[in-house]
Amino acid sequence: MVPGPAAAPLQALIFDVDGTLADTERDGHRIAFNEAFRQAGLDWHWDIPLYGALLAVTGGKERIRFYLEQFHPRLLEDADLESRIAALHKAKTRCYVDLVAHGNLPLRPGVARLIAEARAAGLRLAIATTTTPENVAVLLESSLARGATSWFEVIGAGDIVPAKKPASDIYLWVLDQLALPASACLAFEDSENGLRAALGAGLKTVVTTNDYTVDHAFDGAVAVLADLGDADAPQRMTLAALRELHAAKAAG
Ligand code: XBP
Ligand code: MG
Repeated sequence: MVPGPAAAPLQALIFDVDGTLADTERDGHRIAFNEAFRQAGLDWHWDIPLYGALLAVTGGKERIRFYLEQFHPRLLEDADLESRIAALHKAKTRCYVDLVAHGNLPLRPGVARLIAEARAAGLRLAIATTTTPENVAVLLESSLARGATSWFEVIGAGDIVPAKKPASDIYLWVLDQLALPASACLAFEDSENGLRAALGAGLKTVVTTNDYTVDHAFDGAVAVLADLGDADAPQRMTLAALRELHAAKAAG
C-alpha cells in the first residue's frame, strides 16, 4: 500500500479560556455581570439557569444585548445603547478582574499539568478566546503562575476580531500569528460554539465538558472528556496521548 502524506507533527496547543482553563462562567463572569448591574442601579439578575441560556451568545457586550432583546426589548430603542452597554461591560470587567485576582477561580483538573508538559517538550502555546484580554491575563497570573501570560506566544482575545465564536475568525487570527497550518496544532474547547469555531478553522479539537456544556453537540471533536486529568488520574490526557490522537486523526 502506498503511504499517505506524512501528518504535520504537533507544534502548538491552542486553548480556549472560559470553561476550558477554568470554570469561569457561573462563579466568575455571572457574578461580575450581576455586580455591575447592581452598581449601575439596575434590578437585573442573571441566575444560574438564565446565565446558561444567555451563554448561547458569546461575548459579554453581545450577551447583554441578547438579554435586552429577550427581556427588555424597549431598551433597545435607547439612542445611547451602544455606549451604555460598553460602560456596563467595562464595569463588569473591573468586577471580574477583582474577583479572579483574589485567586477564587482555580484551573480545571489537568490544565496546569498539561501546560507544564507541553512547555517542557518545547511545544508552542496560544490562546483563542472571546473574553476580554485583561480577563485572560488575570486568570493566567492568579490561577496558573506569576508570569504565565508570557508562556503564551499568541493571545487572541475579545474584540481583536469582530466576529466572535462560533465564527472561526479568532482561530484563523491565532494561526496566522503563529504562522502555522491548522494541521500542526490542537485546540482545546468546552462548548459547542467554541468547537464550531475551532473546527471551522480546520483544527483538531479536544473538548472538556462542564456543567453548562455537557449536553452540547460535540460531533467532530477528536476527544470529548470530563477533564484533562490531574497527575494522579489514571485516564489523564498526557502529551504522549495527545500526540497519538493528533497523528491518528491527521492520518485518518
Ligand atoms: C467566552 C465568552 C465570554 C465570557 C465573558 O466564550 O463568551 O463572553 O463569557 O467575557 P469562549 P467578556 O470560552 O468560547 O471564549 O464579558 O469579557 O466577553
Ligand atoms: Mg469556552
